[in-house]
Amino acid sequence: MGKKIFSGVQPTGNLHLGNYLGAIKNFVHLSNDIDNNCIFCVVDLHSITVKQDPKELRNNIRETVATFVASGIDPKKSIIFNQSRVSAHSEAAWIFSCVARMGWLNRMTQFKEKAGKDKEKASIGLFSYPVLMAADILLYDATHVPVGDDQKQHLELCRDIAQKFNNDFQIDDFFKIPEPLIQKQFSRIMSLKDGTKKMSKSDLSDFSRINLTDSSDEIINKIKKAKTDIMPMPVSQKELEKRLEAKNLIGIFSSIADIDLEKIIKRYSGKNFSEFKKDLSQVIVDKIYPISKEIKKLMGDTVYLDKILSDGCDKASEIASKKIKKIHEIMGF
Ligand code: AQP
Repeated sequence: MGKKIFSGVQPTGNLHLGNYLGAIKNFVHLSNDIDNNCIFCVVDLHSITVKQDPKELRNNIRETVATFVASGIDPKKSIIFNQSRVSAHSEAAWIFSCVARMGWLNRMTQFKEKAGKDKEKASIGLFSYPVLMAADILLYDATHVPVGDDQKQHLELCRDIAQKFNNDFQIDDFFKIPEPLIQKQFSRIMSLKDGTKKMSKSDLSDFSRINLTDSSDEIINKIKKAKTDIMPMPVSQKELEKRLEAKNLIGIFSSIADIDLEKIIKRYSGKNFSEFKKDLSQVIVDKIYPISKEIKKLMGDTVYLDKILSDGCDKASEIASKKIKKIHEIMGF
């Protein structure tokens, strides 16, 4: 039986190789299976948990749609829409914030990382972010959620909310309990500058990530400057455990070129990083450059991008409004 897929990407600009390899590549793969029903959401309500410039946000929403399409998602086969246009997301998020417990949210590591030392100044939305994410998923009865490894904890919270709602109102199976779809290997791509930090849109250094809109020269330059250690290329997988930057670069190679890790280690074993980096740049350029070119082309056709969003919004609204109506009935509204 086919899967009901739901996943989202924040329109916060600088979509990068981590977003692509951790999430979007998998979206494309799943959407190519005709048995699956796929919904891909531009989660603009999530993005305002930190300050956004309205003009940039509008542009970033379109750029996220362009990235989906340029990467290979067909808007005729999958629903693509932006979250703020389907009001059921905000409604369900409020209801779920009365289901979720403070203790559950207090355990979320992403809030701790993003709020940093200044927790008092973080928005309430940043704290309750996973509750809105649960609304996104549960409104569509999604069975599977393709995400990067960093979202695993949020998905567990979504499952807890679904379970508690079903138990509280004694309706087995009203909310489906969604399964995460996380790639087995290299589900967390790390910064090019620091193998202990994930590659991230908000990193101040542009050299920490490969943006999906980078030119070939920018990609080559960033890989050339990517941090490594002074030793030659590793000779075994075991060695990678202590060499985080080498592990990340080899992982990127393996994931983007779909080549087994062991084969790559064997090919470059004991050689200089420079030779490996040259080949790595090439495989990234081969994959990313066509996407980047297509994003730029699509960004010139805002009418087309807006049409994708309004068609997607109609389809998503139809599904979500039926579910929220049932939620209201169950709760006694
Ligand atoms: N480094 C990563 N490796 C693998 N997967 C990643 N994802 C993000 N970073 C990596 C996955 O991409 C999807 C969309 O992410 P998002 O836009 O919703 O937000 P994010 O996780 O907050 O992305 P960033 O880049 O880390 O943004 P900032 O800098 O704002 O925190 C998700 O499935 C995510 O797992």
